[in-house]
Amino acid sequence: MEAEAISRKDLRDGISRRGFMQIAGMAGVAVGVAGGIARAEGAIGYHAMDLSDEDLTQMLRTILRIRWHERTMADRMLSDPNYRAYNHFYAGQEAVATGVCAALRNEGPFDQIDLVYSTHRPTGHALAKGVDMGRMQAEFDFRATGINGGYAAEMHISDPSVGFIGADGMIGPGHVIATGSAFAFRARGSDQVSVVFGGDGTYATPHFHSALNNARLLDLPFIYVLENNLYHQYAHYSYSCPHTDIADAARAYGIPARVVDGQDVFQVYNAAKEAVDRARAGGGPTFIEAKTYRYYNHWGAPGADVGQLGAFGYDPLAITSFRPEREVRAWMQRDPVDIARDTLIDWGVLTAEGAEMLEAEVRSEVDTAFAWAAEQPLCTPEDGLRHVFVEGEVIPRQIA
Ligand SMILES: Cc1ncc(C[n+]2csc(CCOP(=O)(O)OP(=O)(O)O)c2C)c(N)n1
Ligand SMILES: [Mg+2]
Repeated sequence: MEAEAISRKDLRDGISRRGFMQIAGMAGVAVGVAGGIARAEGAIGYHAMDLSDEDLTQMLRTILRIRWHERTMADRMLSDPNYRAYNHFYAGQEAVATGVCAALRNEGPFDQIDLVYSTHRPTGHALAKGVDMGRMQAEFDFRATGINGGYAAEMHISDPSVGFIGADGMIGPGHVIATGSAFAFRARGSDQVSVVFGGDGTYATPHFHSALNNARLLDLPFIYVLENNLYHQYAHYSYSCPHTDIADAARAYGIPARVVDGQDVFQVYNAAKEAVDRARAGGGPTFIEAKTYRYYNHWGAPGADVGQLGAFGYDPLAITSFRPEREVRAWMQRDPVDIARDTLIDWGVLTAEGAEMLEAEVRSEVDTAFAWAAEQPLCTPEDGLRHVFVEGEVIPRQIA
């Protein structure tokens, strides 16, 4: 795997973030010193170390918000037989959505913010882009005050106000629509960027290839983030893709492509920042392949227990048997929460106590969001027919 050069080990072997800044300042240079750090800076040109302590801490907060939202939901699904919502859990992959969205413009008028097109596994992308957790949970709980009125469930959530164009139950078509947005940005002279997330399973769709080809031919401000979690549903990606690094497929279309460690939010951020800056400057598309892993089953929480992170089990008749337990455990040892937290402590951005307080704050926010959602009114059958046909007066522009 051709991962980015920078890693926590590089940092430990080199010098701490603050030490680096001091040395760089004294020597009057920004990069070019200190072994591993200099290598990474030179290779990438941007670095999370340029961010404020507040912005760095915000990334850990986002990872924790995704993680605890999911663990709370998984526990509910496992412990309450009357609980009807379900989820394609994102746990294990949190650093990917977080690192990418941290490099995007997420606030402002709709014609200025960057857009994110998501997948059937959308909650991490949604939270990282800025979707309100309470209203998203209300949506999952079929509440009328949910983010889409309670009838979008998980795979159709969207919130244009933060540029989250939405989840997509179909594998592939979203890529083509995302390139359409990128084309619109270019045609209008906007510096907005269109980002699509896709899994390793999308390689085998025509939309993957069509989107990349057109993005290159038209030099669109388009970023493809491929989350390679090794499996599509219950099959290893080698069953449908001849490449070890799917990034090689993007390179074949002439698109700059990077393979990053998807468990390390700062590596993901580095690659995303570089891609966003290139796209805004008119430099065209970028492909990022994040090597990552999902801890739960393809969907739902079979093989999981209340209070336990991840799904396990070898039952040959159970759907959880598609991957070895030791593989799940090996990936969980490179957990994105631990990597982000330990890196920030190494860099002197956070203390261990500060990190604990942050996690406690997040858990309380998640509890509040679930409690609020549970009190909201359920949507009605009539609500299901809203937004199917145009409501109110039809103006010519709508039917032209
Ligand atoms: C066009 C289409 N074909 C099949 C499916 C059924 N399906 C749902 S998720 C999935 C696998 C997706 O795998 P991947 O892209 O690797 O994403 P992951 O689930 O690993 O996040 C499939 C085949 C679908 N939703 N859409
Ligand atoms: Mg996959």
